[in-house]
Amino acid sequence: MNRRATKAAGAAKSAGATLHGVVIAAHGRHYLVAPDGGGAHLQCFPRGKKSEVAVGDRVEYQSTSADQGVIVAIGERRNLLYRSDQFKSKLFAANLDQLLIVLATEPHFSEDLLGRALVAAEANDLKPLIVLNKIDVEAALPLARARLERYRALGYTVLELSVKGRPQEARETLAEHLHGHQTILLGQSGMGKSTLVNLLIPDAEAATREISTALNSGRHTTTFTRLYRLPEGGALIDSPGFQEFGLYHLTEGKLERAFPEFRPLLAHCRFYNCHHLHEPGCAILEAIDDGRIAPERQALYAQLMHEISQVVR
Ligand SMILES: Nc1nc2c(ncn2[C@@H]2O[C@H](COP(=O)(O)OP(=O)(O)O)[C@@H](O)[C@H]2O)c(=O)[nH]1
Ligand SMILES: [Mg+2]
Ligand SMILES: [Zn+2]
Repeated sequence: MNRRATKAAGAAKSAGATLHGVVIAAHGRHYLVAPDGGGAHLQCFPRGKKSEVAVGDRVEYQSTSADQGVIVAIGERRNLLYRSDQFKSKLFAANLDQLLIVLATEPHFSEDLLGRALVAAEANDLKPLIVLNKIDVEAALPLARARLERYRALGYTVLELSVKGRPQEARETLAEHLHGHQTILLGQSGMGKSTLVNLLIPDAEAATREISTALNSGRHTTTFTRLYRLPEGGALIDSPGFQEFGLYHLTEGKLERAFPEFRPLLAHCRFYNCHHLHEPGCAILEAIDDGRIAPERQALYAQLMHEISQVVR
């Protein structure tokens, strides 16, 4: 712990001065803030009417009691993720570096969700990491590997793990990739996301209990976004139930650039404003014809183009 910061925090508390910390959990308009330099977490409210704070935000706050405070300012954000649907979007996490997509040999993972997660990561400048978990389930391994081959060929990192079967090995591999970064987790249920969190964060369950007590969320314990600090530095952000983000407010230009195999071809379409859907002389469609681009990837692109066109702005 940073002794000087702690001492300063103690002095400032009585003076009602501005303190600094990181938002580690959110539930409605309640936020839990971890003070810089350590010490007990504070339950904080934003000063304004509209809550615009996200987990991962660096904030300035003033303490109002030993365990409560008011957020008075939000630090500049590197990026900001939204959970969104056709009608509304809500910010939920900020200042991230990576997206860890947890898949498994079984149950069967959704390639549509994987494709969407990769697009969201690309569009938000997050580095995607794919975990193929449960490689101990040998009967299902060849098919899962084959389904991921396309993504390896696109340059994405795929880590093969058995979080439950070979925990020590899994921990080492994950630590190497997560150390010093802010990583958000994503996975369908059953893939082993909770097992992975518990492996990396030994006191994850206690932390969750503390957060849910502090935020008074009672039985809604699984629905809030939370940030766990990794023992070796960096953080993991878990947002249970969350499978999609940031796709609805993409522009067409961002969307086409979120497909890495499209990028080198974008300047070669006959029409400068080509939508890559059915235009003559489209370099993307030509690449599909001669097998350089998988038709499924262009189909996902076309589906997302359709979805963004439906957004009520
Ligand atoms: N065979 C096998 N099972 C695993 C592995 N990791 C997790 N599981 C099991 O998969 C099931 C779902 O795991 P859980 O962590 O709850 O998944 P979540 O829904 O993604 O949070 C549980 O029964 C785990 O014990 C693994 O590496 N191998
Ligand atoms: Mg779980
Ligand atoms: Zn085109």
